[in-house]
Amino acid sequence: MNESTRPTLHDLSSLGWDEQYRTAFAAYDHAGQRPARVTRVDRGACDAQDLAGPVRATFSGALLSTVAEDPVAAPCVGDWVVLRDWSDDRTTVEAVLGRRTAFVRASVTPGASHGQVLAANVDLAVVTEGLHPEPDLSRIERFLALAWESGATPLVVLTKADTVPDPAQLRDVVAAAAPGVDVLAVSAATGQGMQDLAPYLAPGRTLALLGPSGSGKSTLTNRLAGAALMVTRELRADGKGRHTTAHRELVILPSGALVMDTPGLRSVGLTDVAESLEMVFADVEALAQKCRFNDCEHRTEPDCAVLAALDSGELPQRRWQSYLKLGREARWMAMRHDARLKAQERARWRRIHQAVRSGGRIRP
Ligand SMILES: Nc1nc2c(ncn2[C@@H]2O[C@H](COP(=O)(O)OP(=O)(O)OP(=O)(O)O)[C@@H](O)[C@H]2O)c(=O)[nH]1
Ligand SMILES: [Mg+2]
Ligand SMILES: [Zn+2]
Repeated sequence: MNESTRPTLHDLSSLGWDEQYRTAFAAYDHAGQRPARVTRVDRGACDAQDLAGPVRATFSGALLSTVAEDPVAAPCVGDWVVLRDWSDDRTTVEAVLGRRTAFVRASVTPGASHGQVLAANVDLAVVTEGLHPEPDLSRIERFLALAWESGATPLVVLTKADTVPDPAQLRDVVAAAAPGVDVLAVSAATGQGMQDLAPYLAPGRTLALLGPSGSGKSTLTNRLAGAALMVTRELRADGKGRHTTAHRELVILPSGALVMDTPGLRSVGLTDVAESLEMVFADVEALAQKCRFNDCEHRTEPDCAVLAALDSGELPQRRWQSYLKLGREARWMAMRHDARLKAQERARWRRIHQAVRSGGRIRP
């Protein structure tokens, strides 16, 4: 970020710091240690920001061994970390303060027992989807599940409003698939609708942009920042091809809000989303409550409110199918997770038995 666009930071609350983090930091509050917020992560090192400005820090040995046991413990963008300065000018990350919210992508690596933390301490999870080509409602539902699951408040921002004649009408269609979530239509190209975002950009507030590649996340980030900080795709806007943004980065906006641009997610694996699906499909859940039988499977039962709503068109067939599909997927992920836990537990007991037999020490 160049000097002219970098907002002045008055205290750590400009970076989202508050009482909860202060309390978490108390345990690390020794001379030579200070809190900072991670703005970018590379292998074994990160960029962080505190009042003095940006700082580059490597991970301490202790942190690296924690991470070897539990990859989820690795610092990620948005984390509050404890930094320590050394006499040889190095700065290390000693610890990661407890996360308030986290985006966890289910691991796609077979056998891996952990998800990947994509972003931490996000207040507002902004699901971006272009208005052209036509917004994909099922994809929005899938991203909303990830958003709810993170603990952040979801918001849907439909981008490229300048490319369609009636963005408001499309916004209403999308809003029907996003109960309880605000839906905005904006154009980062013309500025149309951008003022509607202002209420979400309070100082110290952290937003993360989540959406498929080509949905305009970096273009929106640049528009909000008032500067070309992130590289955007120059040529085709068809959402195909390589991802333009390759890393996650936290950017401080002139409004004082912080926005995290992320690479487009090609696939959103769902982890522990049973509860977030209840939020994404609040309307379907409410209908199911009205069925005559508590254990109604919504197939052939009499007085089934879901079947009635499908018949009348109140519940679109597409949304119902999406509900079933994401539900199946979430159950499958939960089962896979359970199986993994059981295997780990068996391995642990095997170690304990072997240790006892050989009279050695038990390493839990
Ligand atoms: N017409 C129009 N085009 C836009 C708008 N916002 C983004 N685009 C175009 O959409 C394409 C993709 O934009 P990016 O900002 O690079 O998309 P991204 O979501 O950051 O993509 P990844 O970094 O690959 O995840 C570019 O060609 C932009 O010029 C808009 O408001 N209007
Ligand atoms: Mg991008
Ligand atoms: Zn039913």
